[in-house]
Amino acid sequence: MGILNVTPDSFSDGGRHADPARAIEAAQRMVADGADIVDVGGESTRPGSAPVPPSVEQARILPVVRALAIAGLRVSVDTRNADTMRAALDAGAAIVNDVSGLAHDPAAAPLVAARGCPVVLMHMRGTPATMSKLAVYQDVAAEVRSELAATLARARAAGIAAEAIALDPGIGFAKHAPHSIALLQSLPTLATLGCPLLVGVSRKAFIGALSGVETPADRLAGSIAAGLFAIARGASILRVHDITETAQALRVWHSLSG
Ligand code: HH2
Repeated sequence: MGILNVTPDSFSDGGRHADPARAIEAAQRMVADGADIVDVGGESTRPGSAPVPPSVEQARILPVVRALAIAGLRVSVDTRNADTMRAALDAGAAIVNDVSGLAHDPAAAPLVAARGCPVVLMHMRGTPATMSKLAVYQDVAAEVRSELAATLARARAAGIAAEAIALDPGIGFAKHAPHSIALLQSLPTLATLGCPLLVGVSRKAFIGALSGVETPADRLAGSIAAGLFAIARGASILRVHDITETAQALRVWHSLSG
């Protein structure tokens, strides 16, 4: 899954895809380089970020989603807002990716159920503005597993098919670096929930903590190492900024592991 943030302020690629024509070009390059899905987002959810009104989010992403869908790309929409999900699905998006696990907007779960589309349910606590304070765990793997199990049960109760759901531990969302690291080591525990796992490690802060590299865009090697580690521990989908390098690493890793 390639990351296409159509935002002025995302933590590592903010501002790069603000012009729809450049965003479309970047997405087409991602697919040519090996991405199966392009994840289009119009709201940064980095720690401390303020919410973006859905109308602004939609003005940013819809021209891009529409153009990518017309070009035949498989698009996911990275949003917490049901109105934005609806508009993006109408514009040709195929997948909903919700960092709040469909908890932010009460209209989101019924919408996803009615549309029958695949959905990514990510774990977080609170909101991007409050989540850092909520990163308090006794046993992060057990607590995230049980909170994701509750998210999954709510989605199923809303009528979303089990086969439509992928789960995500939410690396960096209400997690300090040691929590993100422990969760990656515990992916097999999360896999026991029975859904495919999506993991987003690309350029994130725990890689900076482990490597000492301050600038997110310079964390490519660490991102690939963490991504391959996640795949080895049971992840099925990696959400990444650097497609060419990740695709090459995955091809080699899969060939070697048979
Ligand atoms: N991470 C980010 C955004 N969306 N979705 C899922 N499912 N999993 C993730 O780990 C995830 C996500 C944050 O990264 P990014 O989009 O690069 O930055 P920003 O939130 O600043 O736009």
